[in-house]
Amino acid sequence: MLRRLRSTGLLAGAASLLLALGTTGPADAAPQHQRFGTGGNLVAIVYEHMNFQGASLSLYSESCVFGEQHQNLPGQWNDQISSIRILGGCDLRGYEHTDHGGNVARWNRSSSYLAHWNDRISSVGFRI
Ligand SMILES: [Ca+2]
Repeated sequence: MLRRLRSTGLLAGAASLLLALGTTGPADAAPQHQRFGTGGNLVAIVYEHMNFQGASLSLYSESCVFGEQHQNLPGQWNDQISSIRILGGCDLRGYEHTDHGGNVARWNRSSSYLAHWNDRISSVGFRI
């Protein structure tokens, strides 16, 4: 009987641990803010969710043209961008695939929701 109670307690403990993990997982963690690219010119900030919410990635560049090594978004940002803040006077070009492949769209001002382009951008470039 005592042994049975103990294992029931263990199961209950495991269940509450799972519940705790479920409510404090990555989805509910504080949004992450990352930096991408070299140079001191902050040209845009892209966001995981619409209305500039969720995790964000600040895109830096020497000028309005991203270098070759910086064109593909970090892996966890592939097909994630839902809103964009344009800063610093560059247009942002978003490409459907890596290495500037597929369809391309251009933003010259901030957008709180990318509509047709929601969760589709895989690589980026900048132009004046
Ligand atoms: Ca998204």
